[in-house]
This record gives sequence, C-alpha cells and structure tokens, in this order.
Amino acid sequence: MPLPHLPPRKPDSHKGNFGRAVLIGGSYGMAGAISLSGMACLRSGAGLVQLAVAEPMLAQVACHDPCYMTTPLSCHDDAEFAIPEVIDELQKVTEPATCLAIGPGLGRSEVRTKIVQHLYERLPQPLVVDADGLNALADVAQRNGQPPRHPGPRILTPHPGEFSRLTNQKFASRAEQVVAAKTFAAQWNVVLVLKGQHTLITDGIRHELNQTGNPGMATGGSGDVLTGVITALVCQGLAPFEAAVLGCHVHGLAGDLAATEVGQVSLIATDLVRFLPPAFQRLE
Ligand code: NPW
Ligand code: AMP
Ligand code: MG
Repeated sequence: MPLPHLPPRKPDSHKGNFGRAVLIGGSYGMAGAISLSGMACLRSGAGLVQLAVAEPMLAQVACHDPCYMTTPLSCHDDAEFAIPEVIDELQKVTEPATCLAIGPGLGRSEVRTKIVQHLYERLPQPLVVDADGLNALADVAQRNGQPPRHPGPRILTPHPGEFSRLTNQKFASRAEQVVAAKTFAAQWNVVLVLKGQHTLITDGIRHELNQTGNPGMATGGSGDVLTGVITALVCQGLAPFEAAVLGCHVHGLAGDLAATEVGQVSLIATDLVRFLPPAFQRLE
C-alpha cells in the first residue's frame, strides 16, 4: 500500500481543524511516559493536546512541556483513583475529544482496569490503547473469556510481551506472533500494531510491515512516543489503519534520523520526539 499522507494545511486553518487529543496515563514513577506521548502528539500535529493524569502527578507532567494542557484525575491518599469521581471527570474530559489514548505509564490495579474497561466499552471516538491499558484489557478478556466489545474504532499497540498477555499465549517465533496478530485483529475488530523490528499493522484483512526504525529505539519510552504520534494522526482525519501505518513509518524515520546524529547506543525517547519534525518534513 502507498504510504498514507496528511493533506496540506489550508492557509486559513485553525487549531480546531486538527483535532483535540486526550491522553490518559501517568502514575507515580512513570510520569515521563504520558509526557512523552503528549510531546509526540504535539509534534505530530494535533491541534490541542490534553493529558489527564492522577492529581499527585499533575505538576510534574505539566512541567515537562508548556504546550499541552493537563487535567487532574481525583485520587485517594495512596494515589489510587477515586471512583466514581474519576468516571465523572473522565466523562467531561473525553466528551470533546477527537481521538483518545490510554495506557502510557498508567500503572496496574483493579481500579485502573475498571477505568480502561469503562472507556474501551463506551467511547464512541477512536481510542489508542497502549502499555498498561493493554494489560488492563488482557485482564478483562481473561475474566470474561471473550474480547470486550466497543462502539468506536480501536487501535491496540502491544509490544510482544503485552501481546502475549493479551492472548494469554507464549510464542516460539515472530512468525507465530504475526499469524496470531492477524487473527486477533479480526476477532477483536481492532487495528493491531504489533511492535518490534518491522512492526506489523493489521486489521485482520490488510497487513503492512513497517520498514523504518533501528535497534537504537529499543529504549524506555519509545512506544509511548508512538502512541502520541498515532493519536495525532487520527486527530487530523486519517482513518485508524492509515494513521497506524503512517505513524509507525514516521516514528521509525525519526529514530533513523536521530541515530545518524546521536548513534544507536545513546538514542533515547526524547530524541525521537526531537526528530519528529524533520521526519514529517521529509514527507511533505
Ligand atoms: P523479557 O524481559 O524479554 O522476558 P512490560 P514496559 C517483554 C511505562 N514506561 N520482544 C519482556 O520480556 C509504560 O508506558 C514508562 C519480546 C518483559 O516481560 C508502561 O506503562 C517510562 N518481549 C510501563 O512502563 C519509560 C518483550 O515484556 C515485558 C519485548 C511498563 O511497560 C518506560 C516488559 O514489558 C516505559 O515505557 C519485545 N520487543 N518488549 C517512563 N519514562 O515513565 C517487551 N517484552 O512489563 O510491559 O513493561 O514495556 O516497560
Ligand atoms: P515499547 O516497547 O512499547 O517502548 O515500544 C518500542 C518501540 O520501539 C516500538 O515502536 C518498536 O517498534 C520500536 N523498536 C524497538 N526495537 C526496535 C528495533 N530493533 N528495530 C526497530 N524498531 C524497534
Ligand atoms: Mg510501551
């Protein structure tokens, strides 16, 4: 398939034309993950980026970048989310969103699983699920013995470890994972992005293997950046499968450009954010 592209920006366009991204995640010790997603989402062209994070983490996340907005989610003293307050807050913050993402640095707990399930099963908008969002979905699927249903488009972005949890299977080879991923995408009715070298993007019917990227990207936070990129592309009007294909390409290209400057050994996830602009410029 030819590489999908974003339409050129009309001279009279305004931020409302490029969508509102709402990203949910972050927790004590993993505030960086959701900040990386937010920075990548901004650099990938979303009109407005809003991060919803546990209240104790809000100031830290807000300090990482002045360009995204932040919304606190109510917590009890031990930083566990306070349901039903959080469900109420999420209702307000998700309603105006063009596309959402949940999971980077979210952490794992029963309450988090409930929140992920609630949003996955109710949001009509496209939702990108990554990291601990996927771990929560794995718990839901295993408990119910079937995939959760959803009313809107869903893009799931597991690395192989997360994919094993989602399927409750161990795979002997990449080839086995790829076969299972195609079946999974069809059964769950999602776009599945099985990350790794040559990330597979599949909706169960169409299958694409990404050709960009390098082992320098095997560093904490790389996947959190990808979540922000794909979310921004959906915000700008790309269909979920096309957004995932272009997102993986640009993310890998940013990694390749970063590696030429800093080398694979020293490459870190903030370099991926830094090299998104030249990666997008190459596509214009
Ligand atoms: P192993 O070790 O190879 O046997 P986890 P995570 C496996 C946040 N982050 N191929 C691996 O297996 C994330 O957003 C926060 C094969 C291991 O079992 C999440 O919320 C950061 N196996 C949270 O941390 C920066 C692979 O999966 C397991 C594989 C946990 O996410 C870092 C490891 O994965 C991070 O992004 C592969 N390619 N990749 C921050 N700055 O705030 C992984 N595995 O347990 O899901 O942990 O991916 O680090
Ligand atoms: P995560 O494990 O969630 O941080 O995601 C890692 C990201 O880095 C994914 O987008 C992978 O495709 C990418 N990545 C990791 N290792 C490689 C590699 N050896 N070659 C290409 N891309 C990689
Ligand atoms: Mg990850």
